Amino acid sequence: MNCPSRLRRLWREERGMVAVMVAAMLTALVGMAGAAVDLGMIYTARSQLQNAADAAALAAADTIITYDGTFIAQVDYDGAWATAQQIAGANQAIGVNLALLESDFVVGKWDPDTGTWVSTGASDNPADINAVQVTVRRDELANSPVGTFFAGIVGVDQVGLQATARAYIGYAGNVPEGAVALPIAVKAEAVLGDDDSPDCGQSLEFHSEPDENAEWTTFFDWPVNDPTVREYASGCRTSPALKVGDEIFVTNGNLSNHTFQALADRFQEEGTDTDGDGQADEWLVVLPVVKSEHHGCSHTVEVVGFAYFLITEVRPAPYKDIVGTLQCGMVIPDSSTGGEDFGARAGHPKLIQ
Ligand SMILES: [Ca+2]
Repeated sequence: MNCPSRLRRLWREERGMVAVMVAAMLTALVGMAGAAVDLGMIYTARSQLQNAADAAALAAADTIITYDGTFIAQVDYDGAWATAQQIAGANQAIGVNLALLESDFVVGKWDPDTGTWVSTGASDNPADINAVQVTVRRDELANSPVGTFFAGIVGVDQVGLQATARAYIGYAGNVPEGAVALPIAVKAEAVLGDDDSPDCGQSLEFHSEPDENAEWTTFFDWPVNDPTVREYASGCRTSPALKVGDEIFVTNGNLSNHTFQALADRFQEEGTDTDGDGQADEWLVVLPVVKSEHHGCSHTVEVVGFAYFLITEVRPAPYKDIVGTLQCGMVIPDSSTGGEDFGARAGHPKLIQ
């Protein structure tokens, strides 16, 4: 009876070893599963924090530059701070609504050409501000760190997380239908000074001489001819929505007396009579700014931005000219960030990181 008992003992020993191995493997498996659960939660928390930061920065940047009926840009720091708090607080990271620290709400200036950021603080001057940075946290500073499920076994009970977003409110990169009042495409070099920044307050003449500041446009309508220009000049046709990168038809041909009279009539109709003599003196218009190079023989030019002009004079034949002054520091309503700097600010921001 020796053999069976030895066998039994052997089997018992083997069973014991298997049990130890299974226990070790189970521990490793539970540990890995636990790590996967914790990592998944941290990943979720990070993306929820980033979404909250993005939303708060965008909403705050959308609020910080405001305007009234004159469209002149103004700063609403308090409104932007309140908006950032409200949006962050409406967002959660792992079930916790995100309170925002005022030190995590930073107003500044972003240079899209060099990618540099300068914190400018609560300035009243809209020229000092074109971006908002928001940081949201779940750490020791705010909203408490995220508690782990399993990592506590190895001494990590909680993890501090944060996310930062910047939103940039730049220059108008598009305009809605009807925003462009006249069929005039202004050449970029006509509105830029020596340092390539807009020559604000500069007076420009639009006429039909060979050396042009602008060309007549029919936007997307072909053929680009005097009767079509006249329809836009008189307001019978509404300008289309336009954006940077659009190719529009232009001509620098001499307009007919009839069409220039339509421009003069439109100015009289839409302009403001500031001195009460019955004649219009000022009309604020948004115009597309274009690259001067034509695309081959196609009679089109590329839109690179938008600008405000205060038209002060439209003279029919025999003069046939329009005088306007470049206006800066004004907001084009319902426009998005994306144009070059011709002094007209966008109504809406975009994220820059
Ligand atoms: Ca007048």
